[in-house]
Amino acid sequence: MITLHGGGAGFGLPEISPFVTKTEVQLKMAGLAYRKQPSKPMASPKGQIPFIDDGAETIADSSFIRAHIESQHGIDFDEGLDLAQRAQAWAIERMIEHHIYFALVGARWLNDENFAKGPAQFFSDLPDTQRDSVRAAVRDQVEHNYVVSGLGRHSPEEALELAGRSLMALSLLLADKPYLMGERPCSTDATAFAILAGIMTPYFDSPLRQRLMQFGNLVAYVDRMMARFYPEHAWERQAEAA
Ligand SMILES: N[C@@H](CCC(=O)N[C@@H](CS)C(=O)NCC(=O)O)C(=O)O
Repeated sequence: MITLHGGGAGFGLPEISPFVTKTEVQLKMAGLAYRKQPSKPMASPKGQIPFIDDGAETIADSSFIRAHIESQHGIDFDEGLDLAQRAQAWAIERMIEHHIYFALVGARWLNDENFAKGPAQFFSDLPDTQRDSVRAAVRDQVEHNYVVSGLGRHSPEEALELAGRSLMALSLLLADKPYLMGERPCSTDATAFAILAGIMTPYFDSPLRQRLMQFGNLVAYVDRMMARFYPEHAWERQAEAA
């Protein structure tokens, strides 16, 4: 059975890591049996979660995990899409992973209140003598990554404007379809759901979340995906921010 290494449930979400959520949804789409194992990013060969163990193989990075599932388990997540549609799905995924995801990172890690009740907790089990310094060093690294992504070079208002344009693009691309590329979920729906739900959870309030909540079709889409892939999860996206 496949072992999926991830962060576990939290922050009002079935899984705290957006990229682990992507992979978990793809495992569910594929109908493959898996078990979840809580793991820290440094346990991964690439220093990030998700990674999976499948038999004797360990595969890190959600896109390579997807490729592994497709090649080794005979799954085509984009079944029914022609080549141009597959290319569009991939391009949309890149926008979500390399742009909207970093807006999520900014809202979770750089906002003091959200950081304190969210990512700061990742370090709770460290010894007292190390906790504060490790927490500050990792936060600095994430802030650096945010700057390198491009968004962190702008004022918060400008970064929100850019992220908002990507959210609008996604909303327009989804339009009134149930899923991004049509009537059935494809690979990119796992990514879109994962990152939108990570922004939408009321556990973290932010101007980004408020902007996202203005796109009614994206809100309904996340609800639809949550009900389909995590029916057991009590999703309370309309609750007041904690
Ligand atoms: N390209 C990677 C991105 C994974 C990623 O950013 N994972 C985050 C958690 S959502 C992580 O492990 N961050 C810790 C770090 O970068 O040190 C993938 O698709 O798997």
